[in-house]
Amino acid sequence: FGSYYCQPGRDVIVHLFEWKWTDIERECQWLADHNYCGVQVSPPNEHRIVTDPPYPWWQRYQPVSYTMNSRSGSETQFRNMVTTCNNLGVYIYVDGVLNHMTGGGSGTGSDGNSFDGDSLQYPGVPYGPNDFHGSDDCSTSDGEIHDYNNPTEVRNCRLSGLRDLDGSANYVRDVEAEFANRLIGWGVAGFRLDACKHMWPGDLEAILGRLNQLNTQWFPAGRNAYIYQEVIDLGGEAVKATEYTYLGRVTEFKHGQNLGNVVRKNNGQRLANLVNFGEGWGQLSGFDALVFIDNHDNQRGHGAGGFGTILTFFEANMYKIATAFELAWDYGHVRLMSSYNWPRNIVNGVDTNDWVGPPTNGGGDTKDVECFNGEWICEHRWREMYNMVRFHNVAIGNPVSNWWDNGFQAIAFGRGNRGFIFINNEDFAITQTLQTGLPGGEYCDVISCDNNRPPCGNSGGACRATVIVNGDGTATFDVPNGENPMIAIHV
Ligand code: LM2
Ligand code: CA
Repeated sequence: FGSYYCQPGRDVIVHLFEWKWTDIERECQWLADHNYCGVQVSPPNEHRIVTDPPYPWWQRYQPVSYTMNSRSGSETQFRNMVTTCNNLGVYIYVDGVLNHMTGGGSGTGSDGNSFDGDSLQYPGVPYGPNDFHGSDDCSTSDGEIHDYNNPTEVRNCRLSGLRDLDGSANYVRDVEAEFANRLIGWGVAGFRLDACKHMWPGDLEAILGRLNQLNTQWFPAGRNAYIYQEVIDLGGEAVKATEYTYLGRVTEFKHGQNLGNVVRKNNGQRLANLVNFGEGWGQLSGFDALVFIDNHDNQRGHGAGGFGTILTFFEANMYKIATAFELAWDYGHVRLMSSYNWPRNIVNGVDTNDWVGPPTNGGGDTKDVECFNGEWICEHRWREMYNMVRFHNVAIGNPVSNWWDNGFQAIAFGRGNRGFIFINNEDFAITQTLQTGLPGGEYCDVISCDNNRPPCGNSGGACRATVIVNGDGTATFDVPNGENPMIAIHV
């Protein structure tokens, strides 16, 4: 389940976090035009509606049933989105929450079904007490996970009070697979599986073994769904990411942590050290890894957070440097984050507004997306990002070549005869002649210009470099420091 299907020349997926289905359906044309492979969407099934705090984003990680009315929209809107996007060759990956249901307390979910987390009743599924882990298989006194050195506790006890499903039960496996198969039947291409550290690999295997193959209206016959499992493994815990790689890909949290530390120059780290980035840094095999600079959790201090490490749109210049490196380098399957803004307020290392949900008019309804209006950040629409997605696509299949560094914070490398990038994270400008490996000709810097061929247009007038590659493949780079201190060219 670790191989994914894209239209030729596309590879990158973008998480349109908390977007509504109608907005994603509209965005798919733009994503197709800019060569994105697919979209990760927020959990589409019925979730708890939390009012204290008011309508946090994390209410969607408390499932109430597997019916399809969520904060992002209705089942009809979801299906229309999948159809429209698939017809454009942009595929949909669903965030699947299979480890648990809600926390304690009772109420009515986003699709009108009742739930009672105290008595473990979820009639909309239906699930009852027998479908959950309990004191027979979780031995902590309060039923919570405390000891991350105890794998049984991590899998069978509750994560933050969330009612923990018993994935060893055939009924639970059948219900979850039926949910996934309903989505696959509508044309969904795969799943980001939430909280897999807290599920036994064997239980996941049993669920995945029940999955249908992808809908042949859009996919070649015999294709499995693409599965990437969320396992936070920064080392030092009992559960390892490598326990899950036989099933599909695994989120590689070390990737964003490492790149955050390097670009920030934490602990004397240097860009030059990236020469063997990836497996050489103790990360998973690139063929097993789903990689990202930040995700919806760690951009707000949840999950494997760390405000001094993880880069986000709040530090746009460093974020663009890290993302450009990630997209130019040859490692892992890249997922970009597309965020909404919120009033981040870090007090003693904690964001007091870490719960704030997507833009609304005050209630639990999400506003329509309007990129760059101060509410929706749309990182995937930043020129530096989508032009580096293009670089990435053009470079597929070509190993890193012609590495150069200055020993410190300046590096450059190519991808065969397809592309070349120079990143200058020093605090001075650099002029340097290098072998690029590219055919001779004039190229535009895609970091600052709209096009990769002269005339290097740019509506905002930011386009600053035409690079002349000589017949022997050499070129002289004048690379500024400060804002966008990079030059990237490709055929
Ligand atoms: C994940 N990956 O393993 C998600 O990426 C992450 O966003 C989810 O947590 C988590 N696992 C469970 O699906 C988020 C959020 C938590 C939040 C939960 C459930 O990071 O803070 O927990 O969703 O909504 C919240 C409260 C917590 C409370 C719990 C249960 O923050 O204090 O615990 O609900 O009521 C008593
Ligand atoms: Ca569990």
